[in-house]
Amino acid sequence: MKPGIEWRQPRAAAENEQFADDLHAALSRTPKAISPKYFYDEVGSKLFERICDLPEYYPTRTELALLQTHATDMAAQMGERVQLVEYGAGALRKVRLLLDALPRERVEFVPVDISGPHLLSACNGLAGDYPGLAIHPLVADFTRQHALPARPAGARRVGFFPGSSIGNFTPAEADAFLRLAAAELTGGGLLIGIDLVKDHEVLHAAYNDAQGVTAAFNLNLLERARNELGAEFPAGGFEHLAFYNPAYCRIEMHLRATRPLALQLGGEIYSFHEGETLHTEHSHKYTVAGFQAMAERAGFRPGKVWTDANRWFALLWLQA
Ligand code: AVJ
Repeated sequence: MKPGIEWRQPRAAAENEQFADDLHAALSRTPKAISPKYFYDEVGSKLFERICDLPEYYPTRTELALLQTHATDMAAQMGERVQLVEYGAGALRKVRLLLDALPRERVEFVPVDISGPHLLSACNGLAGDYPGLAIHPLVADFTRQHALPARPAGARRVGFFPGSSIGNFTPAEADAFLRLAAAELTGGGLLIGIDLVKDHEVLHAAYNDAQGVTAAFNLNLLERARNELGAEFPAGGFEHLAFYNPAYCRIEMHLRATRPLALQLGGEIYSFHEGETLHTEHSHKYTVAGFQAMAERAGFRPGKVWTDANRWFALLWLQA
């Protein structure tokens, strides 16, 4: 760890227990469903980075291009002195473009991520490339309450939530997150990336890539269960399934049983009939107006919008 990085490790190894409890609950309900946050162990985080570089997966490169082009304009919305809180920080690739447009000595950066080792190595990389930047990583699940460091005197607290990560939330969860964010960002604002409703084939291809990286990412959830929790299930028993569900404007990802099978977890046996799925993710797609209306209900005032020529992806400024 580099000096200057304050490392906050909350309630230690409760993570594994949480995964076990949540997986038991997931397998007990009908239909079976688990939070996508369990994709992101070290292997999963690396697979996700590979997804971001896939030719079919347009969101990352589209959003990066928007940040590249408009970072100065985005930074101008934020103010002179900011505590920049990134929710679900990941590889810290995108925030660099924002940081380049902000006065370094007047920024405190607080990346929040559930994957501790991944966050630490990303922070060390960032600290090397941005000497003098104050970085306070926080290992936490940002869908729960955040224990953010105090706001430096005179600074506005600004949230950064790129990648359309909010798409993972159901509308009710998104609403709850936005209300929480509006409260903790009061006086500042939120810069948020959202994936827009578009041609279904473009969406389908983005979650069914030819190289099978998305499939590996999805299946990694069960590999984690095998490695970390000793879960047992037949090899080849599950396959990747991803499709657009127009009724909910969302991509759904599932792990589908290829035949009738049993999954054993900590003394319990959960049976799947052939074709039965464990629902692992939704990825909601929004319209700009629809998202702004939801943000407004949660306490934000919608501001500037930056979008690409195809209108595939948008970054929104929301005043808190
Ligand atoms: C990180 C939630 C934005 O929904 O597109 C990518 C995750 N899942 N491919 C998305 C993901 C499958 C991604 N988010």
